[in-house]
Amino acid sequence: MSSPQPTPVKKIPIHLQSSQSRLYIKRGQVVNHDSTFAADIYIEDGIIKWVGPSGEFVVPGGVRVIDAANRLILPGGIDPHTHMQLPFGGAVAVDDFYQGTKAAIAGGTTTIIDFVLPNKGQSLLEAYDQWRAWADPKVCCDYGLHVGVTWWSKSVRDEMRILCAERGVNSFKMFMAYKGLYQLDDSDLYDAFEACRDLGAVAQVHAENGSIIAKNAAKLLAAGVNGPEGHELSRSEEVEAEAVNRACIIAHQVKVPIYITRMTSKLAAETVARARLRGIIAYGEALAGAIGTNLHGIKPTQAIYYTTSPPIRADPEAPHFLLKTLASGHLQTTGSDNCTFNKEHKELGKKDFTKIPNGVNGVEDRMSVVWERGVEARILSPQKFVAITSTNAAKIFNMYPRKGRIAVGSDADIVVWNPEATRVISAKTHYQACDFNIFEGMKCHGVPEIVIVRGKVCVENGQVRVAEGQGQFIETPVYPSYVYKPLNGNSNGDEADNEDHENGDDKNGAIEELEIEIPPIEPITKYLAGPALSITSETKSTAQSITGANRAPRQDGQRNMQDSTFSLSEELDKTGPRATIKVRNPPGGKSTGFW
Ligand code: URQ
Ligand code: ZN
Repeated sequence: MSSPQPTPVKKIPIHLQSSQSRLYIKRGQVVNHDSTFAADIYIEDGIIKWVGPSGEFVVPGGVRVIDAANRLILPGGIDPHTHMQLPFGGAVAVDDFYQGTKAAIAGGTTTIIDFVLPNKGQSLLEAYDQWRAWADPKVCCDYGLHVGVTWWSKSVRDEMRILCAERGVNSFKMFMAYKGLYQLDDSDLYDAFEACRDLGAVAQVHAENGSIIAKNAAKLLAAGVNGPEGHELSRSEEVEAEAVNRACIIAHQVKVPIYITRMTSKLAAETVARARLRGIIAYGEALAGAIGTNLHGIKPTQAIYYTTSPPIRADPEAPHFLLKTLASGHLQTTGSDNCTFNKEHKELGKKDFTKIPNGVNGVEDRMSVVWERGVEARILSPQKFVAITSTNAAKIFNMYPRKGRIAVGSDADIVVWNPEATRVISAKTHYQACDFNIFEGMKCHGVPEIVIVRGKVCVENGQVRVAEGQGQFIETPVYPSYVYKPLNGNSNGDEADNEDHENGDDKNGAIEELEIEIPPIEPITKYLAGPALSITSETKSTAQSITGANRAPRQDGQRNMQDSTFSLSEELDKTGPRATIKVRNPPGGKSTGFW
């Protein structure tokens, strides 16, 4: 089958080329993932040409000088998970590639990686060309593309090879949820993972058990539980964690690096940590929305607007736990999964939660939210912040050090960050197209005062100045060493991280001994009783009849293992408030795999 010609490399039209091609940033404090140092930076034609002590570089005439005294100089954020203008759930995401990337830049993110999502049966190459046609004329920052494997056949395998060899793709996402739309069964997951390994690509999953979700949703709807509370009730933490575990096991059997996208729960994060501690080459992304907010106390009338999958949880401890696992190095990135719909679109599902288009905002606020919840709260060091909002994504998807680092030769994607300044997030002032913001009213320390996109100053003095189409498609080569070296039992060349780890630079984060509290796995009934969704009494009794929560234990006092609410954790509960395991990374740093 002859593949359509690759999309020609885009030339930047002269009117979009920056008139200011030379910049000098002085007196700032550079923060990379592995080091923090005072330095000046000289930029020419979009590339960092010099980094060094103030006063050493003679600034040529006609160069614009930016004084960054008392500011941090960060690598531009990289958001590895966005869905601009995605057609989904009977609507189209309202942030398109222009407004969505403009908003990204406003928040300090200078590279996004979006998803090509073919319909079942559709050619992956055809879908890829569609996404390029949507994105290339509109993007304001550089972007990469992951490709969804939403169905399986030999032709899909063939097209994956062409996407890697000729279209600059190095990662594929398989869905374990969205039964009938994108979901693959275990056998197809196995084959798709094998294809990724044979190509040197990263296998990603959307980890939820879509078959359980379909069953739960049908039962809840049949019982008259059709409001937004049904969304989370149909896909609780363990339904997410089960898929996380299954994906790690299949990846381990196939010997491919696995990347779990946008996790929202403690149990999912803990599952990845356990897999990594067993030597499975797994990487995890935490959802920015699950770090910045939770559904505890959200009024039911508002819950519909927070609908995303996996759900943002009602568990008030989830944000802290996700940050702890990011700080400890067991999760690596933060993604926004930005897939925004307006209230009117979300309300399509007012009477049937399965009809609510899934997705929330995050691309604009991810950096400030992670800074506020992580660094301001002393859970993350500034270096770890850089790692999880930029560098790790660059390494995993093979853009590093072109992206994700302040260094000579790197793209001049730079944020002048004011850690003391604060801003209040609101849909009234955000640059995103959506009319709702899940972080509404949140006050964040950490403001991107100047954002430079490949050498062009796009944010300054509170103004965002971008040109539609100024961004470029970033080809991502296969065999990223960061994930493929450990697969072959070598270190991933990330000694610096270990140094960072050893010399205590990362005081607030990485710890030699990762203490994982095994939180009780709350049965579905937890949410029936909790204030989070303020279930009405009839919903509660109905849902309890579904979940059997009020079923009395059997005469012999034993809980019925078949009882849908039976949960091992309830036994754990009886053995004390919290079971914890202390695990020590093997001597010489984290496990590098044992296959
Ligand atoms: O599942 C995804 O990643 C897409 C469809 C965005 N929506 C969502 O709720 N995560
Ligand atoms: Zn997504």
